[in-house]
Amino acid sequence: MLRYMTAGESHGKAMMAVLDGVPAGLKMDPGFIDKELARRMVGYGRGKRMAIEKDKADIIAGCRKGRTIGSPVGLVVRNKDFRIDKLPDVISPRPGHADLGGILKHGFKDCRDVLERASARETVVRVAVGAVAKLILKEFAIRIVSHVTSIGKVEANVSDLVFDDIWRLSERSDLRCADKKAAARMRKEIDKAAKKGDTLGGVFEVIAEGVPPGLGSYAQWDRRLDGALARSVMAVPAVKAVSIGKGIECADLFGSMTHDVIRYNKSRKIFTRVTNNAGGLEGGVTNGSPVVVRGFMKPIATLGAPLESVNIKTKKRSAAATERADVTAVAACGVVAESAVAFEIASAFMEKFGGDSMLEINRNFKGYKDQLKAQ
Ligand code: EPS
Repeated sequence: MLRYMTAGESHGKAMMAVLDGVPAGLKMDPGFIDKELARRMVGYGRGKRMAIEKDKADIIAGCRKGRTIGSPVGLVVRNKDFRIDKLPDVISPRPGHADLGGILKHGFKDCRDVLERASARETVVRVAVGAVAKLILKEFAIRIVSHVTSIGKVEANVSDLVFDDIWRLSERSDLRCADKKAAARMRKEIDKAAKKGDTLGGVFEVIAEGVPPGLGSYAQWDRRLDGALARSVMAVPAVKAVSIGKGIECADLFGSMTHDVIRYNKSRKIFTRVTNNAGGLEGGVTNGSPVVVRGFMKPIATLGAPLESVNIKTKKRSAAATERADVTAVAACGVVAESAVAFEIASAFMEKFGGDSMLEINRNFKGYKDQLKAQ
C-alpha cells in the first residue's frame, strides 16, 4: 500500500513528505525528481516566488546506494524564502482562499496562520512524491503527461494530436499548451488580467499511457480507481471540478455515441477500442486505453485589485489582503495533477501486482501479461 503525508509552511524552513510503501530495489533518480519540480515552476503568469526558489528535493530516507530499501522515503524541499516569523499579520481574509474558514475553524486572529499551510506551495512535495510514483510506473512503461486545454475563455485545439505530440509540444510551451496559436492568445489574456489586477483559471488534461487493463475494482466503492483519481485531482488547490474521459459531455449524448466499441487485435492478442470516451476507465477499472483526467481550476484567489472583505478585528468592510501571487497557475496545476494521477495509478498497480520488491512486482506483472494474452 502506497501512502504519503506532507508537512511544511509556504515560508517555513522546508516542505517535506514521507512516502510509505515504496518497494525495495527501485533505482532512485534525484535528477528526474528535480526535473519534475522544475516543470511545476514553469508557467507564463506565475508569480515572483518562482524566481526566488530553485526547487530541489533532498532524499533523506529510504535509500541506500541509489536504490530504495523498502523503508519510507523521506523527501525535503528547502524554501529559500524562509521568513515565516517575520511576515505581517493578514486580517482581511481573501474570498476564495482558505483564510476565513481556517481562522474560524481554529479560533485564529491572523489569517497567516492559515495561509502559510493552505498555500499551493505545499504542492512542491506532492510533485516530489509523484516523481517517485512515476519512477515506479516508468519501469512498466507507463507514461504520464499534462497539458493546458484552456485559460479563461481561450481554448486550445488539440483534437488531432496523439500522446507523443502532446508530450513534445506541451514540454516546449511556457503554458504547457500544445496549440501554439491558442497559447499566444492565452498569454494576451493573462497580460490583460495582470494589468487589471485580476486572475484567471482554466482547464488541464492529464493523460496516462500504457496503463494495463484491470487496475482498480468494481467490487467495492472505495477501490474504484475513477473515484480515487477524482479525489486526488480535486484535492489539488484551486481545482473545482474533475472529469474523466468525455466527462460531463456524456450527459448530453446517446449511449450509442458515448460508449467505446470493442475490437480484438489478433496479432497483438489484445482487446482494443475504436474511441476512448470513457477515458480508460469503466466500472472503476482500467480498460487498457489511456487514462484521461481533466481538472478545472478556478482563478487564483489573491487579486492585485482585491475584492471586498471584512477586517476580522474591527468587523468593518475592507479590501481583501493582497499577497504576492500568480496571475494564473493552470500549467503548474496540471503538473501537480500529473503527480496525483501517478500516485493513484502506482497505488492501484501496487495493489494488483504488489510485492515488497521491484523484482517481485516485475514477476507478478509479467505473469499477468501472459495471462492476458492467453485469455
Ligand atoms: C506557490 C508559492 C506561493 C504562491 C502560490 C504558489 O508563494 P508566495 O505566497 O510566497 O508568493 O506563489 O500560492 C498561491 C497562489 C496560493 O494562493 O497559495 C508555489 O510554490 O507554487
